[in-house]
Amino acid sequence: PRGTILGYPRIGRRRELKRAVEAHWAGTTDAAALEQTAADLRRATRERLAELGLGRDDSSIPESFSYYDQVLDAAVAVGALPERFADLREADGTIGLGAYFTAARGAGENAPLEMTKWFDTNYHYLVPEIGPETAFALSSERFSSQVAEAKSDGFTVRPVVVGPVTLLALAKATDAAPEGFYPLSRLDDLLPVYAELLGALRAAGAEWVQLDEPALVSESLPASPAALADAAARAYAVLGGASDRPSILVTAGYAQLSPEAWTALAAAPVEALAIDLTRGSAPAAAHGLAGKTLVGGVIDGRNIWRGDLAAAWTKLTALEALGAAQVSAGTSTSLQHVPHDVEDETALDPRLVSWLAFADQKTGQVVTLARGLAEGADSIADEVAAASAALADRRSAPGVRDGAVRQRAAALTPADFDRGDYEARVAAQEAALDLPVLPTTTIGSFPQTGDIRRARARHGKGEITTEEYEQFLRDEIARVVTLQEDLGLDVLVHGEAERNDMVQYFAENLDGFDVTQHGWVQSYGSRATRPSILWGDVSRPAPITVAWSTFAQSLTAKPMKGMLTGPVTILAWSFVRDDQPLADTANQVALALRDEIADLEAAGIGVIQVDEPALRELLPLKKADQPAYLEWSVGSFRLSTAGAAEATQVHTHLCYSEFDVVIDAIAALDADVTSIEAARSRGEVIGDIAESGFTHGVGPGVYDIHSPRVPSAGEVAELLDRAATELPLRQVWVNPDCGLKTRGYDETVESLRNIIEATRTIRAKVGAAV
Ligand code: THG
Ligand code: ZN
Repeated sequence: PRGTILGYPRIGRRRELKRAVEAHWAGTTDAAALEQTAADLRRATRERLAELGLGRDDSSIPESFSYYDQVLDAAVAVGALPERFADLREADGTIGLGAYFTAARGAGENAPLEMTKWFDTNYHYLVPEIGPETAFALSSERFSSQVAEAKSDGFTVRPVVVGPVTLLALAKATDAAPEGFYPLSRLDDLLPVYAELLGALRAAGAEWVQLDEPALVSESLPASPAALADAAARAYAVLGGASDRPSILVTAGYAQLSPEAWTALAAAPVEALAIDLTRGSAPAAAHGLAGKTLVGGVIDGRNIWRGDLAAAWTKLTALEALGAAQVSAGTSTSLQHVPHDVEDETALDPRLVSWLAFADQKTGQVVTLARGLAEGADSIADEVAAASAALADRRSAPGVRDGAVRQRAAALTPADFDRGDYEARVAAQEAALDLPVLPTTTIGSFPQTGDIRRARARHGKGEITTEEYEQFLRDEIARVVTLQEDLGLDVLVHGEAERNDMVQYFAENLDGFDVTQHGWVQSYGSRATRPSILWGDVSRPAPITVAWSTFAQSLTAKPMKGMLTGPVTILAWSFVRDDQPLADTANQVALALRDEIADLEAAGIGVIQVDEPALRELLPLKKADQPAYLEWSVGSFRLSTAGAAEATQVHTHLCYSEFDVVIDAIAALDADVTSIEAARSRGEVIGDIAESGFTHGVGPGVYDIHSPRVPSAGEVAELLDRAATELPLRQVWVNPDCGLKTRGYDETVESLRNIIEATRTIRAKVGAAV
């Protein structure tokens, strides 16, 4: 085939998989019912992809279903689960659905596998744990049985499996492993099991298999690009040499393949390679390509813009010079990062829709390019022209460029990015806020109860009036304020009951954005978000949060935090226009936020938090790209906050504990107070902060909100004691490590009570007023 997609969304057009999986977890449906729903979904996907033009029997349809995560699927297939899940295996040693979900979600004392971001995307995978003791063995037949299931429906599909190098490169050492153990050192032991898996796939009827090796593009993993390339050379020499295997397609999306890895893969005895030509360019000619198919990833798997077919065609034809046996068209990555079908978005302006391509439209674009490759450029001239016309229309459409927004951005000077002297701010804020030693606060959101979600849904459907809905929200805010006063917190929040999602809420209230009805994208497991579409110049038609924050402030004498989402995070969790530098878009968002901050201040709000949880996630995979990224990302945050008065205390919050590379950037944000995740890394980050010479306020999280466990006052006091010992007392804040949105009220109240008790203990210990 001359075209393929590297993977397709698996959650279902109406999130059918989420519903089925969560019903099964809740115990309302049995495993057989879940398996049936999943099989129906896979069947619908194959039929849909065939309808869109991929071949039923030529292996161009990928089989990329997953119940939870593709990394977990591969780990389970090769038996790489840590010891603590051993009891959950079947009598014959295989890993069934129960053990699979337990590894993903934990059970009792058995903590789940850790979750972390998949390259520079908003998707989270489960981190395999591999040690010297891990006994690799084929432990699940899921991949083969899906191939057989497809076969029985008349489809020859191409199973998609995370490759052995990436599986190990993304793994962490088990607790049992000695210091310095390196999972990639187990490659030689793992390869025979992959070879066996290939044999099983072949036996089930697979003619091709896709092995995903995105680790080969990253410069941000423990293994160096050279070590990864060397591992790939060894891995594919073995797998290519296996008898009775399907043809192998190795993919390496998300960025430019390293030159070493390209050389290794080109020489490897595999049949096809897929490279990302949207975030990388065509590599140099290499030895060994003569017998291979080269799949040019020209249709972006990660954004929702209708692809420029003329540009894609040029890139594909340029690949022909590399000397491969055949060039095919493909997506740059799996389409798991985009929603199913833009045709479902009946509420969007048709003009906007004409600029967009979700998974189904992208598949259509690949099919078009494949036809061009097979039948000649003339055969697709109409489609290429239509794509070019849509692009041209987008360039000139109203709202894409707003003169006033552009003039304002062009007039910015360095002073607009600078809040001035920190010590002067500290003095002004001390006078204005009068906070105790070790001030306590929360990150912003309180639990989103079923009641809140139901009220929002009913308002959306017109079942309750806006007035009734707003009264409901005011009651909710009043409840949350009273609760915080009763608990004894120092800086209060309004709880964000009015927000569905911290990014979507702002997108709904800013010009230049649209939101979708059904544009769900998997975030992790059964959870998804609907990334907003940032298509035009951004401006703020009216204040967004001011009414809620001032209402909340009117209920208390304590400071109420205004709550905003920062420009980097708004960009990271949206589909962002690709027709100008991200830096320019970020500054437009920053200016809108800057105006919001001015309005909050004018309304009497003296503490304002601008969240940037995605600052780390968007860090480019390539080292060479990182300084420019940090420059604009930090700059946009500073632009959003630098208009604040000296007496206004600016807070920020960052998620995830890998601060190593961004710690200087965090300091450069120049927020007065920064709250960070630290509960899970048991406060190790406190030491890092102390060492880095960070001088501003910092709240290392003392309560891991990602777990239902309630921390005792004793353990919180221990963390606080450590913070108060290693850092100057005046720097330390006390807070949970993230928002409380996903927690229940019982655990939240109990945990906050323990946090307050621990704070009083440490205050007494350091001789401060309790
Ligand atoms: N918003 C957005 N992106 C994010 C987060 C966010 N990415 C990173 C992190 N937070 C991901 N975490 C979650 C946590 C919960 C859910 C999704 C992502 C979640 N989603 C609901 C679901 O799938 O049922 C749907 C939520 C809704 O109705 O809007 O629970 O906070 N943009
Ligand atoms: Zn967080």
